[in-house]
Amino acid sequence: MNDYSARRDGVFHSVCSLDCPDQCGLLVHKRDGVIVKVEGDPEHPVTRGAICNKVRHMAARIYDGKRLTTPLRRIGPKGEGRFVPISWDEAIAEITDRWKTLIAERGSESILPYSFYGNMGRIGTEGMGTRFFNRMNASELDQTICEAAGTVGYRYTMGGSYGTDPEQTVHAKLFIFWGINAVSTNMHQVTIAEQARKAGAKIVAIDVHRNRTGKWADWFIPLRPGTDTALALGIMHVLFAEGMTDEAFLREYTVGHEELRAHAAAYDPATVSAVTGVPEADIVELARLYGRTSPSFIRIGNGIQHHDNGGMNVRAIACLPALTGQWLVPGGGAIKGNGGYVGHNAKALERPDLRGGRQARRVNMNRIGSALLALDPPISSLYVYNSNPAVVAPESNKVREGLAREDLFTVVHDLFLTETAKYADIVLPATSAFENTDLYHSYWHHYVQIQQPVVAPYGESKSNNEVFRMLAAGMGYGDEAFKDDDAEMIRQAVDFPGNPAYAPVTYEALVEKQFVRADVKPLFPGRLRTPSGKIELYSQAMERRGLPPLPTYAPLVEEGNEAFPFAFIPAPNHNFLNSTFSNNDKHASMEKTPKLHMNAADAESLGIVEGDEVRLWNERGEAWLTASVGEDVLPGIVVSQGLWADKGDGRSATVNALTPDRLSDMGGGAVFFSGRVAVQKASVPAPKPAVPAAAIGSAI
Ligand SMILES: Nc1nc2c(c(=O)[nH]1)N[C@H]1C(S)=C(S)[C@@H](COP(=O)(O)OP(=O)(O)OC[C@H]3O[C@@H](n4cnc5c(=O)[nH]c(N)nc54)[C@H](O)[C@@H]3O)O[C@H]1N2
Ligand SMILES: Nc1nc2c(c(=O)[nH]1)N[C@H]1C(S)=C(S)[C@@H](COP(=O)(O)OP(=O)(O)OC[C@H]3O[C@@H](n4cnc5c(=O)[nH]c(N)nc54)[C@H](O)[C@@H]3O)O[C@H]1N2
Ligand code: SF4
Ligand SMILES: [Mo]
Repeated sequence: MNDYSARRDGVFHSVCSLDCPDQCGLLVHKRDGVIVKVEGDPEHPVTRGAICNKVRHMAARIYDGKRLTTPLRRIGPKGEGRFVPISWDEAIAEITDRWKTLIAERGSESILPYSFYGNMGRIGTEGMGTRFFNRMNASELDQTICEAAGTVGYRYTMGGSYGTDPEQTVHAKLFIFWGINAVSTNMHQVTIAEQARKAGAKIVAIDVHRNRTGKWADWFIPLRPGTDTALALGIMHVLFAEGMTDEAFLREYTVGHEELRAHAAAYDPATVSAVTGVPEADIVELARLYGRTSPSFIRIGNGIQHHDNGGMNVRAIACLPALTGQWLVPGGGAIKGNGGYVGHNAKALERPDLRGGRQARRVNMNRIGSALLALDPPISSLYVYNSNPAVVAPESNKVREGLAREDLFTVVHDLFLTETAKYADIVLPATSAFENTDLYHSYWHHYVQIQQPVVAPYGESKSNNEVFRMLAAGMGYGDEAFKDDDAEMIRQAVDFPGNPAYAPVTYEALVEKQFVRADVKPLFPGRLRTPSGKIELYSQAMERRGLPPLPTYAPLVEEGNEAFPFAFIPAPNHNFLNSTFSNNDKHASMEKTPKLHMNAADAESLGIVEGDEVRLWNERGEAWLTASVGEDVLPGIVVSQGLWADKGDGRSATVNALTPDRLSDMGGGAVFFSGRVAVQKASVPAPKPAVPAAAIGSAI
């Protein structure tokens, strides 16, 4: 292993640790032992030296004066944020003593880990922590907050997270960015499309908001939220009706094309226009453009699947390339996610065998508020790492009420005193990714990368794995599994005969080369992992689960609720990554202010002008944002961007106070974008008080 942390000066290879498909290669510059610059690694074959602005300013976060340096014990009320420093020995002893008592009195399921991908390193997210809670047989977290619905929807059609190799998409003549704000969230797909545009390619964006990607596209198509399945069916209707389908491909590689042909007949342009708000002529033009252009490539985003009908939206769009035979054309096809190609040896890393045949209850992370408030037997202890649920999870008032429970023993491991950490009994300081050793593989491109320590741990901070090794020792878990060091765990993860793509990926190759291309074979012919081995336009598996076997549009649950006249889309922003960076002054100043984008006609009828402070509310809570008025959204829709830090002035921009914690149609996914709100100018007195979260009971 290379440990660069002792080297005071130089330029060192790194990889971006953030939950972003691009997973850029980085070069980290050090002077006098301190990171002075982060830039893109020009040698990385896909990301080629270009990185986003937020990571170019990563040093401002790493050395932010607010970073935690020691373990802390809470001294004030939960949520207030008053703590005193304690030693690691005290912290580990206190945590393990509490857990031993809880396990003896209430059983191991009274303890719940809550984690996500604040750092995408596989060893730190799926390594020691997973082993530790498996060994304990703690309650298990269903990690559904990000892409669960879409992943399941795509899998029904395509058999798993397998799509086009993004490097090939440079050959495409048509790009459809569908429910993805790629300029902000997948910038290298934009770079590739830009290259193709120079060779004549056309770029279409389909979104509810003319965001940066909509502005960059050649043709922006706005539609009503949650109506993408209808639009996809409208395209299919025209493709079938006008003979633009690839019949040979349909016969050879799909099941259910005749059923789909008959089914799509009902989705004529007039019907689809009435549902989606897209003019009939545009539906026909889009279908013809798609049917006649080859190679055509669809980048399916996460936005369309954070809905009540999100799984189906992705499933329906994923059927389109099959209709035109695009999977056989280099650069054609689609990407929802490509994580399936580079799946590592999860069993070796996570060690589910440590549960010893026991199976604890599973808790859906999207319902963490309800779970903390209502699960029986209760969750008595929560261990949070790599995540900030008080801000990122739906129904944040409910989440915070749960976190405020006096009888809940909460530990938070993070780099900062996040909104969640303020509710903790014990806070532990985490190293940044640049201080760790870890394994990274992208869910978009096909490269596997390694991070080796570039700087020493900040203050007394420790990596996730190091903390779990200490906790294991404190709990008296003597298993060999807790003795593996990080390098050994990387070896275990990449030693995977079950996925031949890993053949060239060894620990030694990663250390030597920094990035290694997985040996990914083309999907066609013969590699589809659906039950039939073909693209399932008709899915018996869905039928068995009570889902419509053919792509079928269903309206959003709250549609038509006139008490809350606006569909509310609280999307990500350009300069944060979920809530990461929201608490770093540099990044918050780059993003300026939390905005609410609304249509000029709506603003006028509410007496709102550009720059006004507006209050949004519904039965779940309220939030304050700054109006941005124009034509970037259709009437009846409001869009915010970013998961902002609490300002502490009682006028919080925490948009998840308003989002529902219902689950999507598939995979138990989150439905962040399916809620509704009322909006008013903040200076107008509230017509009614916000209903306190406690009054809104709902079952888990
Ligand atoms: N800068 C930045 N980059 C990020 C992130 C970030 O927070 N900031 N987050 C990272 C993570 S974890 C993820 S999962 C990805 C997410 O990135 P994307 O895949 O881009 O998904 P979202 O940004 O969630 O949503 C994309 C767009 O969907 C639109 N949308 C909402 N509802 C609908 C609908 O019903 N139909 C259509 N067609 N569009 C709709 C929204 O306007 C939004 O702009 O980005 C990653 N990269
Ligand atoms: N309204 C709305 N809500 C959303 C979304 C949305 O689009 N709209 N997007 C959703 C999506 S797609 C996702 S993926 C989730 C993401 O939600 P989270 O996974 O919670 O992501 P972050 O907000 O980035 O928080 C990650 C936390 O991990 C910490 N961290 C970073 N590295 C490490 C480490 O090595 N160790 C430890 N212990 N901690 C570390 C960071 O400091 C940060 O506080 O948010 C979801 N919430
Ligand atoms: S956040 Fe995404 S685009 Fe920015 S450096 Fe990281 S991987 Fe690259
Ligand atoms: Mo995500």
